[in-house]
Amino acid sequence: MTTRTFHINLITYSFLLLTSAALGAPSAAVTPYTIIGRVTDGRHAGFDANRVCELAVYDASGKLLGETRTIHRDDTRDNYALKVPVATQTARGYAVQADALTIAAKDDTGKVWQGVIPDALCGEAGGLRRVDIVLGVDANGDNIDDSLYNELFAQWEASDYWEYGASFDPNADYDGDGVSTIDEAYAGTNPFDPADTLRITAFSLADASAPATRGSSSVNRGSSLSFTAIPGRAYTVQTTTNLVSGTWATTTFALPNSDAEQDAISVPTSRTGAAVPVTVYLLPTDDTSRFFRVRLE
Ligand SMILES: [Ca+2]
Ligand SMILES: [Ca+2]
Repeated sequence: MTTRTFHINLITYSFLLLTSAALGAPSAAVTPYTIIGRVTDGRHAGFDANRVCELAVYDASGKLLGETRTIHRDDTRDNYALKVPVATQTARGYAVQADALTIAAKDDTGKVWQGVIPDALCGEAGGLRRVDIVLGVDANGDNIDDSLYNELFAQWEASDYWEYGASFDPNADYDGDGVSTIDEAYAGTNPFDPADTLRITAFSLADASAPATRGSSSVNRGSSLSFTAIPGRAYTVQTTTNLVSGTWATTTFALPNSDAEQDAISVPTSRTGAAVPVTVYLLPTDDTSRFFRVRLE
């Protein structure tokens, strides 16, 4: 009896050793590399937990390093994260720094996306990289999802902007509101209605309704700006002090009834209605002039 037990233990021990060797866990494994970003459909509408999207990351030889089907809540800018195991030496199932990693994504309707991260910091231990993914079917290679192109073409043919003998140009601004047809499609506004476009609808220099963190008193509150958001889209606010020579930088803001700093807002696709009014509160500034713009992500 005692002998048999000893044999079983030996066999179990051998099996564990074999399993460890088969997995190839290298002693040189270090902190994983993380890829985050926003996965959207061909219209830049964000996926949420209700829409299937499979994401995977591969090394340069095509071996799988990580995958996920988890799409996070869609009220923030980024809705996916891929963890990539990293080692300091080449090992199966692990990336090493400067690997050219490939990300592939697909939904349950056949729309796909694939891209390579080729730079030297790819696979850096503990590194973080943002990669945005726009799924689609693009048979003619014009970087526009084919079903979206066909829909816009049909809308143009039925609109007042159709002209006999003219060809359809998705980069044209037919309704003259300053935004191209394709960018309006991404923003969820009507490319053939000049009254419908993404724009700042209100701005206040010292908004008394701003949360307390936006200023020390009700007469020194930070500024606020309002715009009309579309469900499923994510927006950031950018600022500069000089329209000519300045560079635009993303700025944080707070939402009504919250002191939390955030750098993006996404209206959940579950929100009903085509448009949702949004007001964001900005930090007070001592600059004599400052400009703001809302950016569709
Ligand atoms: Ca337009
Ligand atoms: Ca428009």
